Amino acid sequence: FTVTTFGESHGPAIGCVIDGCPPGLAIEEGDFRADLDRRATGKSRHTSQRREADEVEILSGVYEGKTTGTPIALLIRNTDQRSKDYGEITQTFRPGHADYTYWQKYGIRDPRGGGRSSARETTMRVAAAVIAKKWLAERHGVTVRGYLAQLGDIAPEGFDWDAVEQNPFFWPHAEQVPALEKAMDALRKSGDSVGARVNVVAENVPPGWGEPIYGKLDGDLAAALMSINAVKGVEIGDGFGAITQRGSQHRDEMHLDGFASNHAGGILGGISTGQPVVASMALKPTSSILIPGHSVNLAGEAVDVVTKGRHDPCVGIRATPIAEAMMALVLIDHALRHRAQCGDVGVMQPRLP
Ligand code: EPS
Repeated sequence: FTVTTFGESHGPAIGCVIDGCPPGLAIEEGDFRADLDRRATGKSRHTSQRREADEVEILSGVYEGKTTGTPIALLIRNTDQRSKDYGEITQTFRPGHADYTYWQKYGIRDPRGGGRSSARETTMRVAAAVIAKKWLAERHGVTVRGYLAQLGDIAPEGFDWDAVEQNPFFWPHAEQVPALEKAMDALRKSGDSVGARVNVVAENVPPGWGEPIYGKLDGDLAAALMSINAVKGVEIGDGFGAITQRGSQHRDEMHLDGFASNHAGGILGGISTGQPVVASMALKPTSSILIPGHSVNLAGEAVDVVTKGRHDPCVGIRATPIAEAMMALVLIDHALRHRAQCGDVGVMQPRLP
């Protein structure tokens, strides 16, 4: 199951091609609405105010409402670009931005907004993962859910999955939402940005998905999450917390009725254990901020850069559906690879020694 995307944030459209999707899965354009809305800009005052319709057109790979097994092409037309916002930055490099490295690599400046490096590209990952999530749920009962686990220095003081979809932050503790609103309002007014942590959990993943050496499930998951814009760190299970643990504490002891804990995050030796697969990622604070920053321009001069336009004071707020998407895309790929090599041996039958 492979996905590639195309398009730029200020080009005519963005899209993706999905190859290797099993045939016979029911898919219609309405299936994409919920997750695309969860990720979209302009849904609260705490995110970018760009208003995109994000209407998916299915161009191929689906016939009479079912996947055919041939490549699926999805297209979303951009409807609310404002390239004029970027007029001033065609000659300069925004500090912390990919426009510097794209220029060093390709020698070409795309002045139309963030272009390929814009988080707009993640729309298509979420769209592709709608198909992956649906197959995983129908075939294996797998659910993939995420939440915002830290906003700057604010951490959840309680946890309830039901709270997560009831507020614009994907925050798991309803009582803290007014404090988050206040913190974000103050941050936005200051013109600055803040980082975040997003956690993502897949449940009902059967044991056996993943490859032992090349293509470890945790390796692929780390690469997939790290490929999301602004992600600077990924943890699986206890992650960096393992540094200070003892073996007696970290190892997940086994009893006849299952594992006693899940420090491993559901993966041992690159292969799923049948426990929830748990990952966490750190997102940097948005580089596009109103506070002037020192940089250089194409003429080799020192300049101060202020990034205007419609930006997110915390990109992490919209990252929860994107993290879920990348987890789902990795899981469906490994589910299909496992089935190809081992058939359905072990699937849905967690077998402990
Ligand atoms: C983004 C910059 C802003 C955001 C954009 C991500 O867009 P623009 O290119 O108009 O400045 O609105 O997010 C989206 C449009 C989206 O759909 O996620 C960036 O630089 O990453």
